[in-house]
Amino acid sequence: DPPRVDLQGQLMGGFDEKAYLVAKQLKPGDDPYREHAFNLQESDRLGSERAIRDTRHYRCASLNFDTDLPSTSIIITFHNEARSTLLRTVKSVLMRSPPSLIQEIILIDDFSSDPDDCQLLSQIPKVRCLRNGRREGLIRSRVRGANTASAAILTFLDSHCEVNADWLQPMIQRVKEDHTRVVSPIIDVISLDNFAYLAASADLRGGFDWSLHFKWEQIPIEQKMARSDPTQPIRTPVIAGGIFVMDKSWFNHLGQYDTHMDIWGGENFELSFRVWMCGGSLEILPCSRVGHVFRKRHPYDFPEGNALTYIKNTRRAAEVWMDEYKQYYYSARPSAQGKAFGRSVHRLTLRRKLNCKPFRWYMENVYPELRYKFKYLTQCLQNHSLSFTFYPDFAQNVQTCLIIFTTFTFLLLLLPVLRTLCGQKYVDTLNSSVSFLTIEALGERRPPPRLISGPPRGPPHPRSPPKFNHFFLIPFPTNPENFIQICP
Ligand SMILES: [Mn+2]
Repeated sequence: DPPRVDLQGQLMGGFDEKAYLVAKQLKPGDDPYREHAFNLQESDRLGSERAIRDTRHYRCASLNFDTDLPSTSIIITFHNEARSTLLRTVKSVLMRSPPSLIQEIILIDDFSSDPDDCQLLSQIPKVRCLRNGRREGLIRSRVRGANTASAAILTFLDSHCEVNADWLQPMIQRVKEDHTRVVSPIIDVISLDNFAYLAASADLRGGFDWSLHFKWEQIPIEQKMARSDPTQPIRTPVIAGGIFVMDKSWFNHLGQYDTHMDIWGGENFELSFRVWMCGGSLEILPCSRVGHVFRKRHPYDFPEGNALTYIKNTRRAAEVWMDEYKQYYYSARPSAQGKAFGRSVHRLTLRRKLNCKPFRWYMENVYPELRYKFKYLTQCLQNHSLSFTFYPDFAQNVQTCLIIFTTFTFLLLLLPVLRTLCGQKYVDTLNSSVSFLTIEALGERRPPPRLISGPPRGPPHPRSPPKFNHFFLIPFPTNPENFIQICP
C-alpha cells in the first residue's frame, strides 16, 4: 500500500476523515452490537486503512492482465451503515485498485437516518452520493446506481467490505473477454466480533435448496478433479449477490433487476436464473478476493417484515423462472402459497422477448447436483415396514433401487400420507430435500414405466432389503406420469 501522506493527498482529496468518524462513534456504555449487528467498537478502533493478508493462491500473483482494461463504476448501496465500515469499503477500493480502472464510486444512500453519512464522503475524489427520498431497498437502489453509472462495466459491492490485493483486474478481464459473463470474487470473512480477516475456501460455489435458501457448497468432485490450475474460474449455479461485476449493456439487455422485489433477498436467484437461462454464465474467480462482514441478523427493518419480503421476492423468482419446478419451491415453502407477490407479466414478457431457455435446461446443464439425502424418510419407511417393488438392476452406480411409479396427482396424495406417518421432522426434511433427475439424464438405465404394483424387472434381489438413503422425485418430461425412486 502507498504511504499515508500520498494517500491523503491523491486519493482522499480534502476529505476530513477524523471529523467524519469522530462525529458518529459508539457512546460509552452502549451495546456495540445493537445498531449494526457487528462489533462497532472494534470496527471504529481499526482505522480506515489497515493492512490485510493477501489470501489468494500464490500463483494468482503472476497472472497477467490486458493493459487496456476498461474502467468500472463501483456501485455501493447502503441503509444506516456504520461510518467506519462504509469508509473502509470505499478506501480499500481506492487503495487496492489501479486508479485507471475506477471511473467512479457511486454511493446510493437508501434513506439512512443521517444524510451526512453519505454526503460527506462525496468530498473524496471520484466518490458520488445519491440519496433516495424514501426507502427503496437494495434492488431498486442498485438499478438507480446502474442507470447513472458512466463506465461500461458495473461493479456491485456491499457496504461493509474490504477489497483485497488486485481484486478488480481478474474480474474486468473476464468480462472484457466475454461480456455475457457475470463474475464474483471469493468472499472472505471479516469477523463480526473482532474484525479479523479470514480466508474463505477456494473450493466453494453458490448453491441452494428448493426453498430458495442460498448456501455455499463444495464444487462437485468431478469438477474438482478436473481443476489442474487453481487460478481458473469456478462455474457457479448462483451467486451470493452482494458482490459481482457485470457488463452494463448486458445488465440492461437482460432487464437489470426485477424492481418489484423489495428491500433484500431473492434477487440473486432471479438474476442468476436469468443470466444462465438467457445466454450468459456465472463464475467465481479465485484470484479475486473481497472481505465481507457476514452477520447473523439484519440490523435494519423490513417495512413488511423480513420473512414476508423474502417470500414475496423468492416467489416472484419462482413464478417467472422456474416453470413446472416451481411446485417444488411451494412444497418446500408451503407458506409462500397464497402470499401476494405483485404482477409478474412484465418479467414474463421479458423472458419471452429474450427467448430464454426453460428451467429444465438449467437443471440439466447448470445444476444437476441439486438432490438430497432422505435420512428421516428412509428410516421411517423401514420403521413402518413399507413394502415397495424392487428393481435390483436399475442403475449400476446406485446399486439397488426402489422405484414407485405414479402420476403426479398420486404423488400429491402419497406425500401427505408419508408425512403423517413420519412426523414433523420428516416433513421438514422432505420439504427442503426434493431432488430431480430426468429420464434423459438416466439414459440407458431407464426402466420401462410400470405401475406401483408391477412385477420387478430381473430376478428377485438375493440380499435382504437395503437401507435406503436417497429419495428422488423424477418428473417425466414428455408425459404427466411421475415416479419415485428410492435407492440405498
Ligand atoms: Mn452484507
